[in-house]
Formats: sequence, C-alpha cells, structure tokens
Amino acid sequence: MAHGHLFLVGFPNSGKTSLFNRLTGATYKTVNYPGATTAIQVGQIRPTHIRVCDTPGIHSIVARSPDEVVTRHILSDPTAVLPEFTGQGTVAIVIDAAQVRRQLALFKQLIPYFPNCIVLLTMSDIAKAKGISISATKLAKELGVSVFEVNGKTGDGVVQFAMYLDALTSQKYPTITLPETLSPTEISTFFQWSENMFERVGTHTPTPYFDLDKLFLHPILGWIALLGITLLFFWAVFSLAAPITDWTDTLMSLFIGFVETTLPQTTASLFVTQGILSSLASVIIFIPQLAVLFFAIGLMESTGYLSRGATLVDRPLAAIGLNGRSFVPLLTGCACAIPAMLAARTIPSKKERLLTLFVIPLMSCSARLPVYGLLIAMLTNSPHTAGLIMTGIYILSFVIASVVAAIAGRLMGVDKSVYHGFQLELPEWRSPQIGTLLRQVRDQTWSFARGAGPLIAMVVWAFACLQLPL
Ligand SMILES: Nc1nc2c(ncn2[C@@H]2O[C@H](COP(=O)(O)OP(=O)(O)OP(=O)(O)O)[C@@H](O)[C@H]2O)c(=O)[nH]1
Ligand SMILES: [Mg+2]
Repeated sequence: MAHGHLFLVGFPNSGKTSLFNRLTGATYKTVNYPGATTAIQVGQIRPTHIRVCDTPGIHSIVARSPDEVVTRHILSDPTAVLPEFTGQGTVAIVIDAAQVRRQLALFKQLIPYFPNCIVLLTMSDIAKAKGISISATKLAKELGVSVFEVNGKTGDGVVQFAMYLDALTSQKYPTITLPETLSPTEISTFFQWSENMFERVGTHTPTPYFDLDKLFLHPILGWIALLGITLLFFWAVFSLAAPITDWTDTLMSLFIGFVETTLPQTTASLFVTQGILSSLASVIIFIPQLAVLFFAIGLMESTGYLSRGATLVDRPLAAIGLNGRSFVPLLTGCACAIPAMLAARTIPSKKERLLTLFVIPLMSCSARLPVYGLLIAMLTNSPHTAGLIMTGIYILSFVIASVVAAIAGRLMGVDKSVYHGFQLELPEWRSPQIGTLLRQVRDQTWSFARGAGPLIAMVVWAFACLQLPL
C-alpha cells in the first residue's frame, strides 16, 4: 500500500485547489484571484492512503512573498512540514493551458530538481474558447514527463489521472536544495524557453470576443462600475436580506413567547427566555445578512472582479502607503478579519504587508453587525434611515482606516513617492461555481454562528444585565 504524497505546485490561480478538492473531497476555498491559498493543505484520497498537498501559488522557485516561502519550504524539506511524510512522493506541476506560454517557465526551473515530476494541464476549456490548442501528447514527448489533462471545475480527466497515482506517488522523493536567487538573465531564459516550447506544442488562433476589461478597467467607466457594484453590494447586504431577517425575528419572538408561556414564571425561566434566548436571538437575526455578505464577496472573488477592483484602487491606495494587493484583504476584512489577515500574506513588500495587517481590524467586520444593529434600532425605527446609518458606518470605517494607514505608513517609513506599479496578474473572467460558492457561504456562516455567535450573545446579555441601554 502506497503512503506517498502528491504535491500540487503551480502559478497562482492555475487550478490547484480545485483539483485538490476534487481528489480529496475537501471543500477548500477556490476563488478567481491569485493568492487564494496562503498555507499548505493536506488531504487524503480515500479509500487509498495517498495524500495530496495543496500549496500556495508561486511564480518561480525563488520566493518573493511569505506564501511563496511556504511552498518553497515544503518542496525543499517535506519532512519538516509533514509529520506523516514517508519519503515517497511526486511533484505535479499544475499548468493553466491558456497560459502555457508563461507557466512552462516554472517547469523548466523545477525539472532539474524533480526529474520524476508530472505536468497537469488545467483550464483546457478556457484555452479552447480563446483559440489556444495544446497537444498533451506532443508536450509529454518534448518535456519527457507524463502530462495529464484535468479539469478541477468539472472533474473531467481527474478519474483517469487518479488511476496512475499509486505508481506516481510511491516514487522516492528527491533530496534537493533550491537556489536562493535567480539572475534576470536566467529568468528571461526560462520564459524564452517556455515561449519556444509553446510554439512547438500548441497553436493560437485568436477568436473574437468582447473583452469585459475594456469596461471594468476603463479609467471612467471602470470607476462608475466600481461605484455601482459597491452600492449594489451594500444594498444586497442591508436590503435584500431584510425580509428574511424580519421573518427570522418574528420566528424567534414566537419561539421565545412560546417558551415563556410553557415554562413556569420563575427567575430561572426568566433567565432562559429574557437572558439566554433573547441574546441568542439578537445574533441569529443577523445570520441572513451575513450569508448575503459572504455570498456577495464570494461572487466578486469567483468571477474575477475583485482583481479588477484591486487594479483600479491601486493608485489611490498608493497615496496612503498601501497598494492594490491590499484591496482584497481589506475588503475581505468586511466579512472577517482572520482570513483577511491570511490573505495579506501575498503582499511581497514587508512594510506594506504590516501596514495592511495594521488597518484590517479597523474595517467593520461581520461580528460587529449585531451590535451595530442593536444600537441603530435604539436610534431609529425607519428601515431606510437604519440602512443609511449602517452604510455610513462602513464608509466611516474605510475613511478611518485610510487616515490611520496614512499616519502609520509615515511613521513606518513607507515611501509613497516610489510607486512600485501593480503586479497582480488579472485572472480570466469566469462564471462562478455556484455549488462551491453556496457551500463556502454555508461553511463561513456556520463557522461565524458557532465561533463568534455565542461570544457576541454573551456580550449583549452582559450589557442587558448591567441594564445598559442596549
Ligand atoms: N474553466 C475552468 N476553470 C477552472 C478550472 N480549474 C479551476 N478553475 C477555476 O479557476 C479559479 C482558480 O482556481 P483555484 O483552484 O482556486 O486555483 P489555485 O491554483 O488554487 O489558486 P491559488 O490558491 O491562488 O494559487 C477558480 O475560479 C476555479 O473555479 C478548469 O479546469 N477550467
Ligand atoms: Mg489555491
């Protein structure tokens, strides 16, 4: 029985996590922007003992950002990271078929160290739609390694590939030392080689299609779209979910009323109904709003819009010492600060990363919604005014975060006069995987309800006990 590991390595957004989820049955987050995975994830292919290891995307074997360091570390020394590693395993280089021209450069860098590696060609459907055709057979012959065409989104080719896994992962994993640096000449040689290889194994017949980026990255229309999408986002979070929130509220009141009439009128029963149940209800009624918030962010992530938004706000953010890469963590911070902080790992510059980490907690995260809701309910009865106040709180949190970032950036010595230019690659526009998206929303909402819910309920209850006006 093989106990080997399959290490999925590749450029950011090349489809590693989608494949990992297909192979292991896991439901890790797959989104359409580079840098979704920032830590190692390991899963088992049941009923076998083969383990798959998903890694953060890398551009080359020389790491620039902390998430790339994670991948480099596990490739160089899996024993140090994986306690169950048996010394057997293989590296699978995941290559986006629509970007073979560039991404084969990573193969060229890795092959001297991993002669037994294999290539997994993903996104062939997208490549085809763009008029790019790659012959997997020719590629395998030219590279001298096995090449499998797989699609983590639909599952095509995954079963066929899985049949070879036993043999592939039972090979001895090499002992290697990756280079610390690469010279610019070496890097350009790798990319030149990759370009030449594409000419030998593939063809590109450009097909006419409407480029959505002409609209979403337009210097004027792009900003109008960003404003429209932001307004739509807040409208969805605060108005779309309102009827469901009201139903939940009514249901919870009915339930508390029912418990009140059923239990005898004692101090203990009052504690249960007015204390525990009422506090829990004040958190539960926000769950629909949270689900819409997670869905809206997930939709922007999976279509590829988030990276466009990041590109637009790059220059304004540079004025306060941040950059476009900070946008994704900051927006994610509106849902929850913890994944937002993990997302900040993809920012290569240490100072900008620290600055982003510093301001993320200032974003209005979802755990604060119930508390805002209670305070606003005290101030007004009108749902419109309540919506406006809530939107105002969010805008204010952006403004305060910007001011603090500008001051902290100055104190930390982030040089705003040097504009580094934006280096986030734009992912292809993609239709979202609705099933995966809904699962993610369910998991995020549940994890919020389970993790933060009781704590917030206790805070609300404590305020109620102190008879503070909440
Ligand atoms: N059309 C198509 N989309 C795919 C395919 N594989 C993955 N995707 C989509 O591509 C996007 C990126 O996929 P991920 O699996 O998150 O990519 P990743 O390599 O893990 O990305 P990082 O974690 O950022 O390095 C997601 O929107 C997936 O739904 C494929 O074969 N075809
Ligand atoms: Mg990933």
